Amino acid sequence: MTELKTGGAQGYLRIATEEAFITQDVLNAYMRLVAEGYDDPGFQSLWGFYSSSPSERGHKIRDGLLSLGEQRLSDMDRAGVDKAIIALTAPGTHVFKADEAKALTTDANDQLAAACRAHPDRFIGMTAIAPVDPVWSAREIERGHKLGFKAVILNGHVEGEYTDDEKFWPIFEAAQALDTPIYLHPQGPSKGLIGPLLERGLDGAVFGFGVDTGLHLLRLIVMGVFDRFPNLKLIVGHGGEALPYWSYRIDYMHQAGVKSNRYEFLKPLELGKVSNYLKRNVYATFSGMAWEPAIQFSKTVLGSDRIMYAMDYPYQYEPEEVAAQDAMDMSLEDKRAFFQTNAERVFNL
Ligand code: 1DF
Ligand code: MN
Repeated sequence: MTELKTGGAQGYLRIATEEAFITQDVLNAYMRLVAEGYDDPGFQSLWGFYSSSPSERGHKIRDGLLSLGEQRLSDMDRAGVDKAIIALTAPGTHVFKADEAKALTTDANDQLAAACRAHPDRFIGMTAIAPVDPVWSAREIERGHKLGFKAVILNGHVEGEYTDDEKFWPIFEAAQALDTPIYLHPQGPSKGLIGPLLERGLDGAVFGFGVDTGLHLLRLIVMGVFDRFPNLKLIVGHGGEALPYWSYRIDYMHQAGVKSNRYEFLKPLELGKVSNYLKRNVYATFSGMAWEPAIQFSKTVLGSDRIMYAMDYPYQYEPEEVAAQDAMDMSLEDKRAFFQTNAERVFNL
């Protein structure tokens, strides 16, 4: 493998767009929920493992998540990653009661802002929210914007509720007003969805994350969130959580359902097809999906201006994947868009 370097010698900078951190307080609070038997099998599966696993992976993930300094920077250097766009890891503070959720969120945002101030040319932050209180979260999005954050992290469902419920829409309203994108990131599938996935060890990043998150984004689209907020920018990882691949069939069957009034609550969308929203409001990153066929396919479906590089540090820290994406059969201009300029534009860097 040729040595990976930062600095852009290959013709572009590399901006990694889905990088995770945790505060010690959030990690401790996760451990308390695990011990208390908090009633969410997706959370128990994820943090029952990562908070205490003595495996090499367990240690690596905890150390990486907790680092907002030298370790993270040297890992970035070794992988040739110039800038990391960093967010509170999943499920964020979605699992806490309102008071604790807000206190932990405020502190996580303050700690991330301090790290970004200390390393302004390397770290970019996303605002964490406490979606159990959507109105408070809208205000925190404004505070995050003033702190210099460039996106909002929404870590999936909220104790089993999906954010197409109008009570969550103050979050979308605030993001649209500030022209700041929302990154819809996975967590364990909701209680209603997880059963047969968990039964075979398929609930996590292996598959269940994508099922829950692709579903979440589809719910937002079909319930008209992007008709109400036409300028809202929404980012999903993992190759668009499979939606680019599914979009032809989704378009056909969704429209057939709407035309025949199969579901009384499903109204026609202003843009007609679901895929029109993917091409107007949605951006896909390739965290955990560092695979040229998937990237090339999504480029064809969404366009070269809607796909972005991500590492998913520390969960998938694989420098060879950077080299593999450098070597894709793609023009330098398109690679520059993928690694650098799309992120600069979408995140307003
Ligand atoms: C995992 C993967 C965990 C991703 C994550 O956050 C995460 C994992 C808790 O491997 O268990 O963000 N990911 O995005 O692929
Ligand atoms: Mn991730």
